[in-house]
Amino acid sequence: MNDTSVAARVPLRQVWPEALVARYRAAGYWRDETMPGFLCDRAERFADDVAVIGGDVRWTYAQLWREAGRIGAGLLALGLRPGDRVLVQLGNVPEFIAVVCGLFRAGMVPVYVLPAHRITELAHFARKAEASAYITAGLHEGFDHRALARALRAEVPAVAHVVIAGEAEEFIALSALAGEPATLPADPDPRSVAFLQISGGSTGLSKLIPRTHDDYIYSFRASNELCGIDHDSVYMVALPAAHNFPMSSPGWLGALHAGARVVLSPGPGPDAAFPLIARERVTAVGLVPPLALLWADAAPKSTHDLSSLRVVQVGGAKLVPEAANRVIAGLGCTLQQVFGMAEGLVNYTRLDDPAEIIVNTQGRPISPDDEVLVVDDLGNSVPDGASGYLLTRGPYTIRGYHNDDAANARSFTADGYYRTGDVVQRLPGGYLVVQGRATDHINRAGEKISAEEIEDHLLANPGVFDAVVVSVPDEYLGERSCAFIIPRGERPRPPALKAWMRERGLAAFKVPDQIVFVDAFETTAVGKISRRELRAQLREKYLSQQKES
Ligand code: AMP
Ligand code: DBH
Repeated sequence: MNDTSVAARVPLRQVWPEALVARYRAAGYWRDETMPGFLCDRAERFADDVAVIGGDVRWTYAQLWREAGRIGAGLLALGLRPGDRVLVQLGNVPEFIAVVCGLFRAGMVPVYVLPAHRITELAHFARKAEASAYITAGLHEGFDHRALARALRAEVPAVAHVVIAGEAEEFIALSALAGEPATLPADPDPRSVAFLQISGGSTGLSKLIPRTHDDYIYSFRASNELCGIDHDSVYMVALPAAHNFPMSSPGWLGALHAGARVVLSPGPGPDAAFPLIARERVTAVGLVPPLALLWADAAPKSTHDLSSLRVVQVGGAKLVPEAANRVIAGLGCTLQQVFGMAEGLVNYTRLDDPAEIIVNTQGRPISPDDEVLVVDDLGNSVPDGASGYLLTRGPYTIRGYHNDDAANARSFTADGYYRTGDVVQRLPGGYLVVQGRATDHINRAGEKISAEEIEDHLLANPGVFDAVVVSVPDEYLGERSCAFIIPRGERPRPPALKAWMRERGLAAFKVPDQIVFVDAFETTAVGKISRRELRAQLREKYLSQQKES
């Protein structure tokens, strides 16, 4: 990578108005802390305390710091430079945390890819982020990521380096990285972008979310306080560690900031998690609603001692009150509802809130300086208790996506509010109840899927004349995706169509769960209705037919 190509990249920026910067600093939210800065401090203060537990690994804070230094210096030795963007795709393994911390130490910018993502998503992230490297597993859950790396190199040759945690084949092994710690750069500017998180993609393709050291550290440091995470806590990562929720609310980064222990569960189900909870005396964990229900059903029958669990956080999708009661009864510990987004704003029920609030609301914002607006179609504020669109800005909510003018024009108001796309009700005291959404996406057990993105793929199939994708309620997933398809000629077989979708190199969770063939979509008298109306109409019709049968 030469200097010209570096200069040509779209700069990473996240800028708040200067008056607000002064305010956030004066209020003590932004403290000039950086990721490598706090990790270095903890490595000194908690050197011999256990930081990360996963598989056969138990790293102390000092060991994690050294491992991160080896990886960071090794990447510099390959020719990567501070500021380079690096795709990271690893499961819940200690190497994931070491790689992310190593990139922080080298001043490089991780781009968090989920283990489920495939070539279509990966190539999109590589192009949008202008990534120069890809760090991934050899085999992960039976899938060969080296094959994915080859496909990526063929599609986006600018991704010059591939590093594999495991059997590397023609690539570079993570374990072989080596370099001089003295080559690692000085601490970055706390206001600079530390990494790119990904949005669930409520409309169209996933977008890249630039988060700064200052803003992100504030969000997990303040989360620690609201979630009771301190030096004695043991925090379990049960959801994919690259997700914003288990990373920062307060997540494994919050846990590391507190000097606590992070336990990585290889899978989200009770089978993988319960023995680890018992062995490591886990005190807190974050789950999505369907998992929380699964855990709540399994816990009373389990032979594992789960008595160390103090807080179970549930978020990512709506937890309805009946489900909240089941979670409390089944797990016998404090439930904390979490309504957050990778773009910023996170709401929590407080640990000492009355049961009525914990069961019926999705919490209230972290910060006194989180500005929340609930507005109608015309943008006018609605009274407390009425439903409206949620807009927000504040000390840890982004002002813009990376490298995406069209999305920015859509998703942010002129005065810097992020349009969350959620429809909420605000109660006195600032508690929010999520009512629904303004955009057409499917929230499938916490994974957001854009209807538009899936329709675009389906339309590329020669057997599909037209396709409309909607969310329908699902007993296990909360919501599942249902594709209404007008065939072109002979009907394709649903299993073949699903297999064809997977072969397009899409994350498996995006393949429609259900396919319904129809002869035509209804149109209005004028003969034309919007995709939005069409989706709403098909969904309604489907739901009323379900009720009748
Ligand atoms: P993303 O922007 O991809 O990080 O996804 C964030 C979105 O997930 C939010 O805007 C909500 O639509 C949804 N979400 C997260 N937590 C909750 C929750 N507790 N209840 C309902 N929806 C949620
Ligand atoms: O769904 C989310 O994106 C989410 C949920 C809870 C999130 O980003 C978070 C907490 O930080």
